Amino acid sequence: MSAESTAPTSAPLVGIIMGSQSDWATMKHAADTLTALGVPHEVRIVSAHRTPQRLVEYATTARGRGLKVIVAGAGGAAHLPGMAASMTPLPVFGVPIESHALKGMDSLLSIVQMPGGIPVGTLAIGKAGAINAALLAASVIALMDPAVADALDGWRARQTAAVADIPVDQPA
Ligand code: RP5
Repeated sequence: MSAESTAPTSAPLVGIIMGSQSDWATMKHAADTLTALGVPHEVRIVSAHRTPQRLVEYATTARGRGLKVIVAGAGGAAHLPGMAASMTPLPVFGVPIESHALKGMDSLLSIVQMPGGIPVGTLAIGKAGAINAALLAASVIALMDPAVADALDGWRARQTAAVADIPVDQPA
């Protein structure tokens, strides 16, 4: 199923961008999390170095199009979140993609080490970071949307209820 067909149909409030098709396996977890919470979102490939004009267009028009938060995933010399943040006043949450060569440490350090003045909220490397970026984005939306606040409360309650009291043996 495509990214578009899994997204809620109303005007997107969160923009999920990534530097490459190869990032989608990770960033899909952000999209799936927002879908589960009923947060309208859009998904785009926007590369800071392969499609720089697309990035400028995306970031400079994001607020005017009604987006409230941007989640940006990138790997390697991961300048996409920082560049996006430099061109929009919206909160930007960066997801370091787990790269092959350096296991995402390159991505993490590239995203987290923003000089003071242009913030990027940096999450964990990989799937956990993608999920948490979406949860943070939903938390921002929840400040002005009681339905999303309720959805977040429910999400946490289900997570808590799913934790067993006693561990069991599992197949290796
Ligand atoms: C970055 O380069 C992307 O975010 C991706 O994580 C990495 C590798 O891209 P591909 O060579 O797989 O397209 O721009």
